[in-house]
Amino acid sequence: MRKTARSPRSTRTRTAAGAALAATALLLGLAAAPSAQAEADGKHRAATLDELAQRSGRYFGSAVDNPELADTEYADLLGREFGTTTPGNTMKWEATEPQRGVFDFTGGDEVIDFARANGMKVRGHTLLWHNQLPGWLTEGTWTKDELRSILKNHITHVVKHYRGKVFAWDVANEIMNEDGTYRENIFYKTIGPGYIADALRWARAADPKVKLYLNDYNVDGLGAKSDAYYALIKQLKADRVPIDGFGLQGHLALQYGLPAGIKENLQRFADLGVDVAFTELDIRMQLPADPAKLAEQADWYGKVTSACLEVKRCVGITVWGYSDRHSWIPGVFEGEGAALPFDENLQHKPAYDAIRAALIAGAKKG
Ligand code: 9MR
Repeated sequence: MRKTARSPRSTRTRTAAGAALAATALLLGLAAAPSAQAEADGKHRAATLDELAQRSGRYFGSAVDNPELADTEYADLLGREFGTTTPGNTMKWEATEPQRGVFDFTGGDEVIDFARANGMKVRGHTLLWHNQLPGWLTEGTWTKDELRSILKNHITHVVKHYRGKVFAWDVANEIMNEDGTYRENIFYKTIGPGYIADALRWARAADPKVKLYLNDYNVDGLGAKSDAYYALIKQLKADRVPIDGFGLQGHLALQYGLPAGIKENLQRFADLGVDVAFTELDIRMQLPADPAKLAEQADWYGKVTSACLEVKRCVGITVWGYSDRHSWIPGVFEGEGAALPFDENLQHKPAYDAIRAALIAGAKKG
């Protein structure tokens, strides 16, 4: 995804720095042609993760939670390095429809505005999930017809509001259990499994162009849970239900090992005729981090990136926040963290270099 606009500040900084470098080189008589290798290295060094991903037609994105936008150093780097963003919280149901029929798009719009100012595209997350639902919805008692109409109304309003502003929607998030059975969320219990096809159809009716995804964790490799999604998407396709993509969240942890068969898994979904993407990638470890763990983490980031680049329909990678300064992990998994490619000081970790190397190698292969 090519950036069409950049914050004026970053453009000025780059141009001024470039001019200063060129002037210095001329003064020092360094204008002689650099070696092809040096030129290639220099070209790569200047490129951002998203620019490197674009060389093979992919995007590289990072989620953002709205309060992080006030951290200007963080927001500036987010806007420079990444081509897409996903709001971590503000497009979820509790944020967008806090009272029945009363919609609030303030938080999501803030992310859209930030993205637009920085030439980024936005993934919509999420229309339907068992978490972060408003109290009026979870505490109410609904008949099947009532809940269908509530769901339809929610999806229709939110998707219409963001029509043309998000390029993809996680329509249904985390709808399977680990053993591949349906998660018994409020929608399943009240409507039955047909709520998934309903949701996809309503989303399509509200925006004919946006890419519609199912999205989950622990589906990165081959296993019962990803098998269940494979069967579901196959059936949805056979029933001509609109489904465009499968999102692999990619919340990985060093202590559990790298899932087996990531590339094969991506490929089998691609072969069903849907796009695939890593939508929430992070690779946590037990703290404290040390050089060995950081090296293993880098290896995993490189392998996940390469797996995506080896599958034509793997359209991009999003990390769930990009720096250890802002991450959901320490608050949820006690004693774990250091999951992202930049550290708390926004410095590159070995993982950053491994992602770059994989993107560069993938682009060369074409
Ligand atoms: O990053 C989100 C965090 O700020 C919220 O507190 C949390 C609430 O459940 O949701 C986090 O994002 C989740 C995402 O929406 C779905 N997949 C798992 C993510 C991490 O929990």
